[in-house]
Amino acid sequence: ALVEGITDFIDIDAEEARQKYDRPIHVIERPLMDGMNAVGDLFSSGKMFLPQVVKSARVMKKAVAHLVPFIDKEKDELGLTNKSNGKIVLATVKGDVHDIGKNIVGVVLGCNGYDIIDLGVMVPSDKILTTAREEGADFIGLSGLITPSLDEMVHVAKEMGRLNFDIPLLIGGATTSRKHTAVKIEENYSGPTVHVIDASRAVGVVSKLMNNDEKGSYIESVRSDFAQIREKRRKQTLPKQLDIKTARQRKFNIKWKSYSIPEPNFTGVKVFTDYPLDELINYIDWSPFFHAWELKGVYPKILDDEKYGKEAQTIFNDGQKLLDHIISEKILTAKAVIGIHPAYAENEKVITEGIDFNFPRQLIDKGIGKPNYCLSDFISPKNDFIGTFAVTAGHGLEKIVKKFENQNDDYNAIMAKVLADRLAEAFAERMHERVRKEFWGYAADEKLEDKQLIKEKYQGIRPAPGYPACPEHKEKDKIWKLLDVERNAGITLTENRAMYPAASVCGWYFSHPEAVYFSIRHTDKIMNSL
Ligand code: B12
Repeated sequence: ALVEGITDFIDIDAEEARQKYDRPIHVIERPLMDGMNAVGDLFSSGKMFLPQVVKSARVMKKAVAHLVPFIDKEKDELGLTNKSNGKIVLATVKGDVHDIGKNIVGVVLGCNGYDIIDLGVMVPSDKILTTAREEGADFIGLSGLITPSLDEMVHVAKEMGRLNFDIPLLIGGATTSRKHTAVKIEENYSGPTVHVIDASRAVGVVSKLMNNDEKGSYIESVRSDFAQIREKRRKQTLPKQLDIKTARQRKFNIKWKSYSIPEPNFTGVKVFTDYPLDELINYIDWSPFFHAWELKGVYPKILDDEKYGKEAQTIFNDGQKLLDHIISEKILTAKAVIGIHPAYAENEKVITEGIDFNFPRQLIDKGIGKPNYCLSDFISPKNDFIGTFAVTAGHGLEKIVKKFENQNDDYNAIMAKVLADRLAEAFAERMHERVRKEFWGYAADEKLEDKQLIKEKYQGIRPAPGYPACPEHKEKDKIWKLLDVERNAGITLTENRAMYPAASVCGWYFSHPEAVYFSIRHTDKIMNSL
């Protein structure tokens, strides 16, 4: 049942096993751990996928929950302690609210016999380090999704150095990278620092770090890899940069004189307090749903994939079932606020209703004739409009997640979060469509299928603060002011501008047909801030 992830008879089975073995702890140490080891081996050899592991972990947790009262009773009587492969303190760093990835890593390590102390999200450095000391942790694991979290990770590493820690520091999360860990984090901490790309590598990394025979050579190989990355970077010559004046001369030039700016059907702010969730289903982009479960591929093709197809179909069915439940029981409330505001552009600024959005310009020298884009290029120097939005599908999520966690059901807890994220993105897509067709109305006759919507085959763009065309998250503060997002949609910003609830998206609408997405490079950002 454990390897197959079946929970139907778990209490009866665990009780039967308890009566068969001398001590309740032996049920965990023998059949359950044997099962989890088999799961671990199958996972690391690519014969089993993440959703199956999380389901096996659910069986383990439920079985352990049945055994714990008996173990505690025995411990009280005999003064025994439990064995563990090692202890890890996990946390999403201060200012960040994302925890799907961290939770997955916690489940995978937990079912491989590691003790997990999960401090949750938005955890300040001192809490992480005090807990690690008090608990005698063997590792600290940090997670983060948005770029400001990278600075917070550097801060934790520095604090670990200052406070003479020597345990390994594990770094993970969507924005982290080997390169950033090598260049920014590792040199701030003399203990081992390892970047872990995904949950399937986490077990291999920690088991090497716990094994006295392997530890030394593993740490050495990571250190030398990081040193090489730094060396390569030092030798790298930066691409030629333009000064801001020259870059402006090469801006993307729209011929405003021959363009008639579409007059919006409404200007101002519109609030949606309880948007019908069933209207969003057709707007869901399902591919990232599978990526969150580490099944790589594109929906719907992935359902027939030779390697992932069977598992993809199973999680898709489970996801649909939970989504139906969420919608029919009104478990989540979708809220949004949008605005269309009179605006004009001046260099890199878009000026609207007492607020100046500051967008960075590309400064890399691409050669004459190739534009150095800035988002302000898509707004006319006079009498134009810009749109703003913030949407969330996360209200109510915490309650259902708690319910699943209390039932030791991490599989459905993670599933609920992944679905809320899908709904938030679908909501952003649906709102954008209504803006184009109704509220702004510049593409009133647009007729696109869902697939074309997902491929963004419409007029105009919807960039977001933090995305490549505008990496600066602080621009969100201005959207919050313009739309009174906190009051109108109940979304708050942390000190590092993560949105809470986590299943939220915000950004701008640009209507011009030639508006495109582009990337601001790290070096552009440095130059722009000079
Ligand atoms: C899905 C997604 C979302 C979802 C939410 C995701 C979530 N809840 O985690 C939604 C749609 C809500 C969203 C919103 C936003 N997003 Co987004 N999003 C993504 C996307 C496409 C995938 C991320 C993901 O869920 N991956 C799956 C999970 C399971 O993976 P993971 O978190 O990385 O975790 C794995 C590993 O990293 C590792 N790991 C994680 N933690 C730890 C910890 C330890 C100790 C270890 C060992 C390992 C480990 O193991 C995990 C499991 O394998 C990425 C792009 C990308 N391809 O990464 C952008 C991305 C992360 N988003 C980004 C941005 C900017 C945003 C927004 C700010 C945009 C906006 N203005 O609205 C908002 C922020 C939301 C908020 N609440 O503040 C940027 C972040 C970069 C930046 N500049 O900050 C990215 C990189 C896109 C991009 N290319 O610009 N996003």
